[in-house]
Amino acid sequence: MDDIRFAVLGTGGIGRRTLEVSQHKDGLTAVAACDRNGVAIDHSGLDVDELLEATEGNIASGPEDASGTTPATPADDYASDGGAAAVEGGGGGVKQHGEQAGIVASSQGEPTETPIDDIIAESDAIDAVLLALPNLEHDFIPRVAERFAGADYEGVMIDVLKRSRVIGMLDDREDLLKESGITFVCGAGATPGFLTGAAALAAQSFVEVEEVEIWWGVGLKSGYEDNRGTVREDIAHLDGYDIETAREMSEAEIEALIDEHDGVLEFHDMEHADDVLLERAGICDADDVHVGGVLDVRSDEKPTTTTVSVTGTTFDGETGTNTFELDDATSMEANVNGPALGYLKAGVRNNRAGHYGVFGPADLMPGF
Ligand code: IKT
Repeated sequence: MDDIRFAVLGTGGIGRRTLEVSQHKDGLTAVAACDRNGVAIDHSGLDVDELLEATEGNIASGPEDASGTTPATPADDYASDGGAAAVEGGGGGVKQHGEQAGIVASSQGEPTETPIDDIIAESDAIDAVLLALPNLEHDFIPRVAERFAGADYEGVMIDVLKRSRVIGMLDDREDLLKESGITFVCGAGATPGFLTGAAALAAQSFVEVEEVEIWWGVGLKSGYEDNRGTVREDIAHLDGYDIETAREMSEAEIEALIDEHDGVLEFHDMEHADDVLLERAGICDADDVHVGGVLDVRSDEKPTTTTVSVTGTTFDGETGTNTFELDDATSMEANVNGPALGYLKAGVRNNRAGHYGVFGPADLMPGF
C-alpha cells in the first residue's frame, strides 16, 4: 500500500499515543493534528517527536485521553455544544498561567479558532482522519463525520468510541458518508475494536454463537494523569452513575470514589459497542455479548488478564469456547492505539477499493 497520510483530531492521550505508535508502523505519515486551540499541518510529514515533546504531560492542551474523553473539563468545550463551536471555539480553561498549552506549544502549531475546519480545508491531501475526540455527547463524533461529508471528503475516518448507541447514529448518516466517498471505521480501539475483531475471529469455528464474554484488565498507575477521561467514562458505567452524573463529577469526587474502592473499580455489563458491532456483522445477538473488566489506578499491573471468550456450536454438533487472551505485559495504550492504526490501514485498503459507508471491526475480519 502507498504511503498513508493521516490526521489526528485531538492531542490528548489517544492522539499523542497514536502519533507515537505510527512511527513504529510502515507506510504511515502524520500530516496534520489539532486540538481545540491549535492546528499543525505539514504535508511532507509532521515532526512527531517535537510535537509529542511539546504536548506531553501538558494536560491543559489535551482534552482527550486514551479513550477519547476529557480528563479535566469533560465535554464542555469539545462536545457539549457540538459541531463547530464545540471543537473550534472552546478555549475556556485551556491556557493556564500564561503558558502555551497543547499544539500551540509546538513550533509546528498555529493558533486557530477553527481547528477541524482547518483540517477539512486540507483534506484533499489526507487519506485518513483519526478522531481522538471526546464523545461524552453521543452524537458529537457522528456530527464531525457529517462535517467532513458536507465538505465532500473522500477518505477514511476512524474513531475509538465506546457506546453502543453511537453506532446507530453513524448508520443514520451512512448515505451521506457513501455519497462523499468516506469509509468510516467505528469503534476501533480495544473494546470495541481489537477485542471485537478477536471475537469475530474466534467465532469462525462455530455455526452458531451463544455468548461472547469480553473481560478486560487495565493497570493505570503511571498512565492515570493522561487517562483521567477514560476513568471518568468508565465511572459512568458503574451502578448509580450515568454519562451525565459522571460528566458533572468534580475531580475531588472522582478521587473520593476511587478511594472508596481502594483504587480498583470493577465493571459489569458495560454499554460497549462490541455488542451491536458483532450483531451487525451477523455473528450473534447483541444481547449475548457481555463486556466488563477491572481498572486499577494504583498499579501498572493488570488486575486481571484481558480475555475474549466465544462460546458456540460447531457444524458437527460440538459445543466449545474459544478464548483469546492478551499478555499481561501489553499495555492499554498498546492495545488501543496499535489496533486503531491497524484498522485505519484496513480502512484505507477498503476506501481505495471503493468501499464506502460505516464499517465496524468485525466487518473487517473473516465473514461469519
Ligand atoms: C478502551 O479504551 O478500549 C476501553 C478501555 C479498556 C481497554 C482494554 C485494554 C485491555 C488490555 O490492555 O489488556 C476501558 C473500558 N476504558
